[in-house]
Amino acid sequence: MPGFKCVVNNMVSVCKTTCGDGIVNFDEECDLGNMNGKLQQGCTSDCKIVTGFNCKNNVTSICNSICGDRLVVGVETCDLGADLNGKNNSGCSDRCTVVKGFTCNISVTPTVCTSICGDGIVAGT
Ligand SMILES: [Ca+2]
Repeated sequence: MPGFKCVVNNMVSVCKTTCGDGIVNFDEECDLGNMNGKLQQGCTSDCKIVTGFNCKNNVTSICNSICGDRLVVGVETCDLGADLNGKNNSGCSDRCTVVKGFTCNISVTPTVCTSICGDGIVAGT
């Protein structure tokens, strides 16, 4: 079967799933192949989903950051939570990108976004 590695030992065949082969098996939450464990990819080197990510598994995994969970991971540049993302003057869009005219501090959780004074764009307060 694809996704399994079998070793014959004393005439008995032992089959195990292989994390890192890019095929998601029943005991794996995700498998991105050689991208497992890489920063901001969403899947650990032992095939567990990284906090802040959601993985869709077909044969292999597609992992995306969850916009609205207040954790800034992956391609996100801000995340104020589902209740504030995309709202007027929040500074963060509903796709978790910083709105023009704002600057967001993502070193704190949740993100803090403020309008940039002096950029010629009237935004925020
Ligand atoms: Ca997020």
